[in-house]
Amino acid sequence: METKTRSESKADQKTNLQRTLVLAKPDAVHRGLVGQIINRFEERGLAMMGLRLLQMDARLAEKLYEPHVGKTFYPPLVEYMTSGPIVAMVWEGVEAISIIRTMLGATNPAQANPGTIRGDFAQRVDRNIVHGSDSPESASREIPIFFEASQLMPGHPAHTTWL
Ligand code: IDP
Ligand code: MG
Repeated sequence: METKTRSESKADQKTNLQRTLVLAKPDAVHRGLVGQIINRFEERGLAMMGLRLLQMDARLAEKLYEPHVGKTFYPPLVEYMTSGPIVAMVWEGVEAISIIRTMLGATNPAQANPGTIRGDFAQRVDRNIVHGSDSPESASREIPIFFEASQLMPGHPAHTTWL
C-alpha cells in the first residue's frame, strides 16, 4: 500500500481524517465473522492501519472498559471479552469514528438496524460481536491500549485523496 507521510498531506486537517479502534470480539472470531467485518470497512473506503490477533487478559479488559466499572454488566463483560481471541484493528478515514459507529449499529443488536454489523450478525447485547471507539477522546485512549506507535502504519493511504 502506497503511503504519504503526515507532513506531505494536509488532507487530515481539511477533511477530519480520524483513526478509531475496532475489536472483533471473541464471538466474532469464534463464529468466523472477522473477514466479513473487515470487508465492510474496506468497501466503505476505510483504511486498515493496524491489526492484531490476541487474547485479552482481565487487566487489559479492565483498562478498555474502565468507564463501565461498577455497572451490573461489567463483570460478565470482562469475562466475555477475555473468553477467547479477539482481532484488534485501527481503521482510518474521514469521520471514521462516527462512520464506524453507524456501521456497527446500536449497542443492543435487538435494536440495531438491518444493514449494520450488529443488526445483521448478532442478537444479544452481551454478545454484540464488535467494539468501536465512541469519540475522538475514546479513540485516543483506546488505541494505545492495543497498539504501540510502531505497530501502526505511518502516514495515510494514497486512496484517501479519492474519497
Ligand atoms: P458500545 O460497545 O456500543 O460502545 P457501551 O455502552 O460502551 O456500548 O458498552 C460496552 C459493552 O458492554 C457493549 O458493547 C456490550 O458488549 C456490553 N453491554 C452494554 N450494555 C449492556 C447490558 O445492558 N447488558 C450486557 N452487556 C452490555
Ligand atoms: Mg462504548
